[in-house]
Amino acid sequence: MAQLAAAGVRPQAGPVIAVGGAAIDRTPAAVKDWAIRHFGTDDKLVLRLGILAVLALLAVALGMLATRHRRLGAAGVLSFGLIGALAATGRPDSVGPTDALPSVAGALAGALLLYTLTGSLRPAPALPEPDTRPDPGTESGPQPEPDPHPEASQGWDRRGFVLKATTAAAASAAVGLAGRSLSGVRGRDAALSRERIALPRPGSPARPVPARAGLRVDGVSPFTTPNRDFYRVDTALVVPKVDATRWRLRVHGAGVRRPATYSFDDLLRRELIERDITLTCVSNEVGGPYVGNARWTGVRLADLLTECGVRPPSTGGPADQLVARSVDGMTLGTPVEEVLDGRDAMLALGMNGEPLPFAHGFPVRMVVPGLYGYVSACKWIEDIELTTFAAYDSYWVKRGWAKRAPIKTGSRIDTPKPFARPATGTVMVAGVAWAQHRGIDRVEVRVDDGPWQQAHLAAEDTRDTWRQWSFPWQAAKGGHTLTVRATDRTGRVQTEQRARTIPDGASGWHSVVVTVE
Ligand SMILES: Nc1nc2c(c(=O)[nH]1)N[C@H]1C(S)=C(S)[C@@H](COP(=O)(O)O)O[C@H]1N2
Ligand SMILES: [Mo]
Repeated sequence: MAQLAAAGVRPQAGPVIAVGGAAIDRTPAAVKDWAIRHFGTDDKLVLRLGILAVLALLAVALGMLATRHRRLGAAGVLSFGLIGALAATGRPDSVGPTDALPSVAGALAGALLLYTLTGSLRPAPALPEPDTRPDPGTESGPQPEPDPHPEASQGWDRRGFVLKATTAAAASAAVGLAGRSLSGVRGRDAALSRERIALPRPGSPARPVPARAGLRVDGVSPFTTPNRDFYRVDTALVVPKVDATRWRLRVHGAGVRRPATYSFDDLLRRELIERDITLTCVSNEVGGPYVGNARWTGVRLADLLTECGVRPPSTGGPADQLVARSVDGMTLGTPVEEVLDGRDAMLALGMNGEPLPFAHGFPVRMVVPGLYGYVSACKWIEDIELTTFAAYDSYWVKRGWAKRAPIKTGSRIDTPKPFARPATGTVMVAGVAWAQHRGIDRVEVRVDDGPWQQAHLAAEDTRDTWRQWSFPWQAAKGGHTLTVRATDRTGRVQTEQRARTIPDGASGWHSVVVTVE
């Protein structure tokens, strides 16, 4: 029932999603980090399964309680509804009290059902014959142990109970499935709006990726990450499905002399730029997978802000923080100075030649070269507010992450894989290195405790993209440790200092242990 009601109200208001979202909001930074490390992009699936498992256990407990205390059992189900309703209305994306409806509907149906079902376990109204009562211990079936009315036990309508319970289970599955397919229908307008988009040719196209930006080495990450392989990190248990025709972006706040609201078509009418930019997540461990490179199409964020009258703090603008808010209530705070300093900060509408995939922020997201995703790359964006870092902490900052987070220089060995067993002879060691907006100048590889040796660098696309590198290693028999480090174009060597991802990104050299046979 809750699922069905959620389809009518909002999929995000369903109790499992709402409680899951509330749990994510309250997850301490360290636990979030742990979840990402252990479950990766499956973290949300694990959370959902966990919630369902807890629900199932508590349902069993309530069912057992209800056989003895019928009202208490029903009240227990209602209190679940209350938790769901509180979670749904308290989420940052809540649209108001209607968000409580799915939980309330589900709880009422559940309580009524439990009350009715346990009613079937009660004595039949007819007075039992005390002497024909079989020994309660020989009674088979779901016997309510310590029955408060033992003299009436044989009066319970087992057939009726099983029939009702089976019917209820079947009906509940059917209603749940109906709810699911209805939620799907709601996303149809959004899908249709996406299919209808034909991205115009960008007025400022990216130059073609240099042919030599991609090395022909097996196992190295492709220079451009295909959309389906692009990492995904967000707090959305249900991917928001926004209808582009109804989408609006509001720009307002401190120092915005001409506040404005833009539609998707407004953005399409502007000059589009196309840029290759490598995104990195602050939760990426040394050697981790949360980095990807795509060709983004969008409008220059700096132009749009300037039109609204925004000035950078360096020329006296009152706001040093741009807070981007998404349709699901996420907030990300970006330094205004960086957005206006000439880099290709954009409101992206396209990713690798197609409209943004839903999971990557359709219809519009922010992309800012050089800054970790959580301080720049707002997906499903709908609001930009100019304010100060002193006045407002965004979602992850409230949870202990740094207010400002430029991407640290990083490098990764893609091949050979850890614990690989290559044969002696030439082994190609290869991977990627990034230092967005500074650019990669040099990559070196070290074998065991040997000297640092220069790796071959693939051609640079832009200083906002990663670079592939390779190193032909003359591998001798035995166990070896391969280590990589990069140097950015400011001349700074990637630090060996190990740091955790919290609060502003992991650091340290990536190494891989292999056994040459
Ligand atoms: N609305 C919203 N935008 C978001 C996030 C989020 O949770 N919600 N996560 C951010 C983080 S932490 C990163 S690293 C990037 C990841 O973008 P991707 O999933 O397209 O790779 O999106 C950012 N934008
Ligand atoms: Mo991130």
